[in-house]
Amino acid sequence: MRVQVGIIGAGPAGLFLAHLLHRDGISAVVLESRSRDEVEGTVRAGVLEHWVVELMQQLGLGERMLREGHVHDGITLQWNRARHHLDIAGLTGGKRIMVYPQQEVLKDLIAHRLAHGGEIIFGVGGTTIRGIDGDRPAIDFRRDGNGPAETVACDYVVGADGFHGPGRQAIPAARRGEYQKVYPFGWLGILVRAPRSWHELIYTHQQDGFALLSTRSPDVQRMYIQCDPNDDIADWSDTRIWEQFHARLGTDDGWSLTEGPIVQKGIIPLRSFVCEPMQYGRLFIAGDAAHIVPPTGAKGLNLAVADVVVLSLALAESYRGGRSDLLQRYSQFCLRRVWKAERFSWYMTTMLHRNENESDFEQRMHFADLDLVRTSHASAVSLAENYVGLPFD
Ligand code: RFL
Ligand code: PHB
Repeated sequence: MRVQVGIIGAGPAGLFLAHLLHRDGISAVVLESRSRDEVEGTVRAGVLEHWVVELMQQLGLGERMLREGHVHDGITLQWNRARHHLDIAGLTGGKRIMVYPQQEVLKDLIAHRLAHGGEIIFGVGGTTIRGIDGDRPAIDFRRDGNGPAETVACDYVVGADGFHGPGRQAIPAARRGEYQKVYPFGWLGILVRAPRSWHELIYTHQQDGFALLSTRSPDVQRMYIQCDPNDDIADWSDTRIWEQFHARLGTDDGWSLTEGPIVQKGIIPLRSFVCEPMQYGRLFIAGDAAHIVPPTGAKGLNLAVADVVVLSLALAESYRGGRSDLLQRYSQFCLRRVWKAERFSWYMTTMLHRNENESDFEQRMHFADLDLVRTSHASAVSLAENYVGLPFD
């Protein structure tokens, strides 16, 4: 098989890239190790930055999102049992976020690409990248995990294969730098069959730690609490989970949280990670393959899309006029945005979580930070601008 761009991974990075390249008349194939059902069934992100919403529409993918997604003008921050509304639209000249689950975005991207003749091969095994040092790169793979060996010959390989994929590892260790922070807490996430308890997302920092109230649909809510990343989910009974949500989301104004059956629960660790550079020879890495943010800033998916927007522009320019300097600057250009998203995600995470390793002084600093957002216009604007999505520079 011969295409211009071979993409590994059918997550947000790989699928948005396939759409953007198709728009520019560049041929591509997407190789994905999981089945279509698994990809479409994995519950992850929920928040789209304003420009991602516009991009979905430009790509002709906005119809269901506009019908079923929920536009939010702001978020609620809560500490000391009191709530503070952050008017994101008012603070950013009218920009809003969209709550539309990642797996719904993926369903739309997959259905649309397949309906228009795009090739996405699910369930591949043995993905191996080679030849990125020279000018004839290729990806070897096996259909259905163990079928006969096949090869995608291409001009460029894109590793959009998430944190554990082979993309980043194909950059020689001596040529990459890795920057990492592992947090001493994780998130316990649940999906609940219940109506909404509040009209916008609530991020709280209470005595027992962080909690986040988010949503998926009018009948299904997504909620998280800070926990020990080494906890066994079996030790978190539904009763214990609800006790913690009530303790952390409770206020003194008579509001009450609506409970419902918990239909899914799981624990994820929190980490920050950046790989520099994001390119080696004819290999480009994008999204979680290159960087991880803790989910407190809702940046991971959005950052993955930002990478491939930059990459598609650089590829299109290179194919159009042979101008390759944009491709050479891909990494440098992306990393400027990446580090700002890392900073914001780290800021939100440290400000909103209880960290037993910190001194009382440091813990007080986080409440001062929160109160600064409440009382300082500049601080509120900064949080809002970052949350809704920074402009591309
Ligand atoms: P993905 O989504 O991990 O996709 C990579 C794909 O590559 C495949 N793959 C391979 N395919 C072929 N051969 C191989 N050898 C392969 N190895 C791997 C994998 O099967 C997979 O399908 O990476 P991508 O595209 O970079 O997208 C990143 C986002 O998925 C991620 O950053 C977000 O989900 C993070 N995130 C959030 N981001 C937001 O922007 N807003 C949010 O509100 C938000 N909330 C979250 C989140 C992540 C969470 N978790 C579970 C970590 C909430 C949570 C709880
Ligand atoms: C989600 O709805 O899953 C979600 C929302 C906001 C975040 C993280 C996750 O910051």
